[in-house]
Amino acid sequence: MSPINRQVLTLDEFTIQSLRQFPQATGELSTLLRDIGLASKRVNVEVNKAGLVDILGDTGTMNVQGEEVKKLDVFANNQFTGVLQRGVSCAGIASEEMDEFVSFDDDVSRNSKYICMYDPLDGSGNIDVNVSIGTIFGIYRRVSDRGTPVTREDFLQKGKHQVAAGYIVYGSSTMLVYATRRGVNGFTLDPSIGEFCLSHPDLKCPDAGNIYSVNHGNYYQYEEGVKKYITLCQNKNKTNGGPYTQRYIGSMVSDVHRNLIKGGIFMYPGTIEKPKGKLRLLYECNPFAFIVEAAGGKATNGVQPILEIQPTELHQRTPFFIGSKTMMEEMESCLASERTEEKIKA
Ligand code: P6P
Repeated sequence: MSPINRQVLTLDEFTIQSLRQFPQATGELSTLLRDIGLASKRVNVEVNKAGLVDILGDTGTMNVQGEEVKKLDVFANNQFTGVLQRGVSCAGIASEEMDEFVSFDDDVSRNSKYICMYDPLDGSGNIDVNVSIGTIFGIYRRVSDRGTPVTREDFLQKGKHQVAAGYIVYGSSTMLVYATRRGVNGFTLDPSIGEFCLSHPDLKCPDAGNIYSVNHGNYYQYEEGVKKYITLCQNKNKTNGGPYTQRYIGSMVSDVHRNLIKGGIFMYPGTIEKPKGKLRLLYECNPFAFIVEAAGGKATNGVQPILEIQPTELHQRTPFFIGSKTMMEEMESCLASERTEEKIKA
């Protein structure tokens, strides 16, 4: 009988292995990622039994976004904030669920070199109907002096300054995907040992794809270039690189995760009612832009790369286009051509 050959690396083994490759590394980033893995396992337990315990539904409060706060939103936010506050690598956090950033004011945290921003549970409107949801996070080196409380400037950094970014998707399986400058790796939670195990090493975003993700309900509020690109997607066939298919779950973590693996484009454009769109720059768009670009894709606000935008507010929104390089370039040319047309007509 062949011996049991379990060579799959856990998240902890993977981060420690990366640490061994860079002896000058202090291990603080590895520890921070392990903390995030721990919090996500606790969130996963509650998400998986959401229908059985009194954790569904609303808290009866609204967040800074003016959205109903679900009980699981609060639980998830407390889990991530708690592990990072009790850890040794994070000096402070900003969260979709909290109006202001939080400085962890104890000696150890004050001397930590990283800050973290997250949406603790994105897509929470889908919780009650059992559609997959997710956590999104981005990690930066603080720009303020270690030993002092964090400042707003620590959080208003361009997305290109992220040291690492990732997401957890609580779906048919629970996956943690994170990117550093060295690449993107995916870990699937093995419930039998309660560990995230390396399942998608060195993830790459296919240059081409045939999936386009957008909310057609807003079609008539989009700018002409977006409408032009949607029509182009609908007219794809076997002779011009198609057929394309439209997939939109209404949970960005799931939509972007699928397109990252299979190839595709996700769009949340600005509309007449919401010119800046709906998605938040700091803790939704920047992390995904970092991840997808590290995997070879592209992410823009329709004018400039997401990672180059200089943030001015914690909860600012941005139009968002992200995905496979060739699809993004085709979309950008539609925007440009229509904007040129509009200028000529003006
Ligand atoms: P709409 C979920 O609320 C979310 O923030 C993203 O996860 C998702 O992509 C988007 O909103 C869906 O918004 O307006 O299409 O329902």
